[in-house]
Amino acid sequence: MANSQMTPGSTFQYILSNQMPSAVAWVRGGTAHPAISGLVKFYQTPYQGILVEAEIFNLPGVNQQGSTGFFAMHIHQNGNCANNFANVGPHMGAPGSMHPFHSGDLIPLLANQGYAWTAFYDKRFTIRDILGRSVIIHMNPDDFRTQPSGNSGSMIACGEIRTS
Ligand SMILES: [Cu+2]
Ligand SMILES: [Zn+2]
Repeated sequence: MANSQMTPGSTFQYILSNQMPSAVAWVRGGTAHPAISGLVKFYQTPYQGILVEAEIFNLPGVNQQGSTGFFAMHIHQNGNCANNFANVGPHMGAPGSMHPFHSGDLIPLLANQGYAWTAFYDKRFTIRDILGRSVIIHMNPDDFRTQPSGNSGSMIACGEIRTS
């Protein structure tokens, strides 16, 4: 591991390949898109932030005119995906700050024929902050401007964040 080429990025690659996530969210589609499934993993790092890896299958809009393939992804306040996600509440961190300054505002997914994989580093929250909350995927891209949630449309998939 140790050599002169080390950067945080190489540490993150090592973590993704060799470590266990500290928290996970198994994502399932709602009534409008029941085929969506996937897993979001949250890893501790030697730095202050969290490494997030998401792999999601069967996102909608494949070969559909006008679909950008981008889907907003957020952490919402409540870890309760029941009743087609009616009780997930606002974005984590929403009281007291504007979108997209919420700690739950994440990098969006980019679907390729319905498949999305992404990994990113995020210093806005700790593992303790996110346990018992939910990952939500929305139908539309996040415009990172409109209040309170980036005009990201309906909630199409949800996963409760738990210790792994
Ligand atoms: Cu959201
Ligand atoms: Zn937000």
